[in-house]
Amino acid sequence: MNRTYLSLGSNIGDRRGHLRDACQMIQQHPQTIACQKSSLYETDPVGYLDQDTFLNMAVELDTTLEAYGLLAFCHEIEATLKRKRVIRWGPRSIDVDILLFNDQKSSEKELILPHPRMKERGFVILPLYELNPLLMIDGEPIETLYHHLKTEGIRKLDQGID
Ligand code: PH2
Ligand code: MG
Ligand code: MG
Repeated sequence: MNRTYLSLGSNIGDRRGHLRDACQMIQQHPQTIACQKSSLYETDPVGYLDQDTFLNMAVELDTTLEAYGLLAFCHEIEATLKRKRVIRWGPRSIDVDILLFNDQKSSEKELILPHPRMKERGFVILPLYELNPLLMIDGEPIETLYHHLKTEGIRKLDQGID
């Protein structure tokens, strides 16, 4: 069994609906053993600024999929929800990123683990901290990252995906 953490984001169309559909696909996958969802966070865009605000969340997933099987499944979710890759870091109906996979490290181009930009991204760390405040990322406690991050432009929503 593998414990993995995913980051989900959407900033086109029915953002909550896209996240709900993605979570449903994750929960219904035959190799999913357990799945916990964070709250939803409305977040200002990072990287490419001229785009709408995102809804972001994180998922803790226990699965018998291996890392590359999970990566293929993340791409399948994106394809099902009609993601079009136009601008790097630009608008998307759904983005599903693998943040952590057990404590596996990888520097393969297709799958870098831990996710290379996760530590400096509030829209990743806040929902992740909510799921597991004791998490270690590359030997660093998430608690430390959480307390040093700028959290402006990130609003936790009262209503989740359901
Ligand atoms: N994803 C990006 C680039 N910028 N900004 C926010 N707020 N949320 C995202 O999910 C996001 C982003 C690339 O994947
Ligand atoms: Mg991403
Ligand atoms: Mg991605």
